[in-house]
Amino acid sequence: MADLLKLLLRVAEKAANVARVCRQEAPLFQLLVQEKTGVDKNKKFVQDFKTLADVVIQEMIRHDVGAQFPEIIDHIQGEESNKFENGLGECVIVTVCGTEKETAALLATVLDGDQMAATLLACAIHQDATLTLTGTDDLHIPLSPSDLGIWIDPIDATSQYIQGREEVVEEGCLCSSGLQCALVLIGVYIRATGEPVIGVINQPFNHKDPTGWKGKHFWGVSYGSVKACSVLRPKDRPTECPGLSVVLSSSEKQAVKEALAPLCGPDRLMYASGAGYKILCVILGLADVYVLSEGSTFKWDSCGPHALLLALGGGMLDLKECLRFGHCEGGHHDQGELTYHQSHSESTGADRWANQGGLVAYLDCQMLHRVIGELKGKF
Ligand code: 2IP
Ligand code: CA
Repeated sequence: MADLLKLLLRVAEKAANVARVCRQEAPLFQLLVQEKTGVDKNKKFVQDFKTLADVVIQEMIRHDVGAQFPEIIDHIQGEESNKFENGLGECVIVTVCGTEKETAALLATVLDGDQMAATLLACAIHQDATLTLTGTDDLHIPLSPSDLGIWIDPIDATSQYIQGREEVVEEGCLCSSGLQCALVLIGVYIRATGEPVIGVINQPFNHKDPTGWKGKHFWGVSYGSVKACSVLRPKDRPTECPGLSVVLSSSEKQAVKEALAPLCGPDRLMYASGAGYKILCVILGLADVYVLSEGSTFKWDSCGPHALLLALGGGMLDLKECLRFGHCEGGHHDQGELTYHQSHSESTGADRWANQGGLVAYLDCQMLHRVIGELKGKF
């Protein structure tokens, strides 16, 4: 399955290119940032261009993975639906076609005849990504494609992507908002157990050089004794170290913020946008733990990054379950690990795939323990 990992890394890079092109090319950028309010809202399209960019990326990933691994195609799910209605009230299914020309023609029907935008977008979709891969060649992952399912979040933290603020970050610090928080997330899980096994994260806007924005990718594999990750595990901190850092959503409950403040101190209780970005902060050691008390994330937000946490010896748990039953034995926490194969049948729409009990992401079990200890009974 090392071939699947390599393919996902290439296709995530293509997705990042599409995300960058939509911001760089004036005709696409105009569509992206168009403020649609009142009667003008979605006058042209039932969904807006932001959604089309997401759908296009998701369909491109589905197309490329399906071409090489047909056994997985019916088990690739994502945040978006690919059904669109254009200004004439016609329903158009957005897919990636065999040729760039055909894709451009299809996109033009959704973009109400905007040939320029359709051509630019189709060109980015059909362009192969150049990517130097390291550490993936010697990997042997004894899984068959027919065992696997895939979750895609084409662009996580979409609002940050649209607003497009360019934050300057100091080395070793997290970015609380801005383009850096926007991520392409792809996660592979085992259909039978829901366990995440391969994760790919692409950060299309990692840093800027004189030629423009440059991206960065991260990957991880966790299957039995096979553990591999493009990121090194942050050095374990001495246990007597009193401070611990936690990253939260700025919209987190006051009670959670107050419960964690004494443990972290004012500088180490941090806020950042994007569910995927906050998990990436834990993976990179920029924060020890990410806590989310609400069921506001979905399987596509967490599956990919979760595989990287597991590859590094950490994990991601259902917060509610962890607060109720949590224990940590032998340095590993095995209760309430999030899974990816079962929907909530009582819910409808996206909510069927919500991480309903909130979540807690960690690399070091002792840090997790201290955070859970502080949160118990507080909200
Ligand atoms: C969102 C996005 C939000 C996040 C939310 C995700 O995904 O990442 O930023 O909220 O949980 O579902 P917050 O930033 O408060 O953590 P999307 O942008 O794909 O809708
Ligand atoms: Ca998301």
